[in-house]
Amino acid sequence: MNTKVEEEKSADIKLIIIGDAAVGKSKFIARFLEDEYNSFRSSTKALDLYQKEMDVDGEKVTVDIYDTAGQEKYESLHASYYFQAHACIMLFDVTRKATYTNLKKWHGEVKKYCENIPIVLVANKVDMNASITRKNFKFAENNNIPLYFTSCADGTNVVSVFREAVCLAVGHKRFGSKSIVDEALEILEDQLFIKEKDSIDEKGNKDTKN
Ligand SMILES: Nc1nc2c(ncn2[C@@H]2O[C@H](COP(=O)(O)OP(=O)(O)OP(=O)(O)O)[C@@H](O)[C@H]2O)c(=O)[nH]1
Ligand SMILES: [Mg+2]
Repeated sequence: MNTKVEEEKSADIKLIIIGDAAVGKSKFIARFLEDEYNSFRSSTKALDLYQKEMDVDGEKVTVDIYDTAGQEKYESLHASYYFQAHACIMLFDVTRKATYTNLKKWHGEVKKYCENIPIVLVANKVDMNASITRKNFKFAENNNIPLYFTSCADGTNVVSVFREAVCLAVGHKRFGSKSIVDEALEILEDQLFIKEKDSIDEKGNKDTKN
């Protein structure tokens, strides 16, 4: 199912799409949901909500996709967009440097409203400048955020970004801010603790050989 949501339905995952006005957020969603693109420009008014069912590791996951307006006049509404989000796709436009510089502001908002959610960074419109993919974008590296080069015009990497974001969102929902490594270490620690406790219980005192 991939519909523009007219009435509220419960979803497993809330995915938010953020970035400056005209970076291509709405076209990005349209390319993913309908595999279509037209260059007609229409600014999002406040918020559009879509829903899509996806397959993650053989399980059906219902994803709400929040398409937010990039225009500054809607900034005061952003707190509600971020509320209980599980992951975020953050776009900039490779043809406009200001949209890259402003990532700091968007990143600050994510940290403020939902500190630990996974983020996927998108350098969009690479069809207009293919050589940009050789450039090293420090923002991604410095903040440890995965970076994809995409084009809504020809579809490059759009599906990959959604897949990655939803997989990260599912992981985040399961394990919160903990990484899978943290989770595995905790299980290991618990098991070692149980083993140690067992050896005390069996002999009445602690087995020092272990
Ligand atoms: N060449 C090219 N143009 C793109 C691409 N993605 C979006 N555009 C164009 O960029 C303009 C803005 O796209 P939108 O998707 O409306 O941008 P937005 O981020 O949703 O903008 P707001 O709703 O105002 O926040 C449109 O004219 C699109 O056709 C792309 O990958 N390549
Ligand atoms: Mg839009």
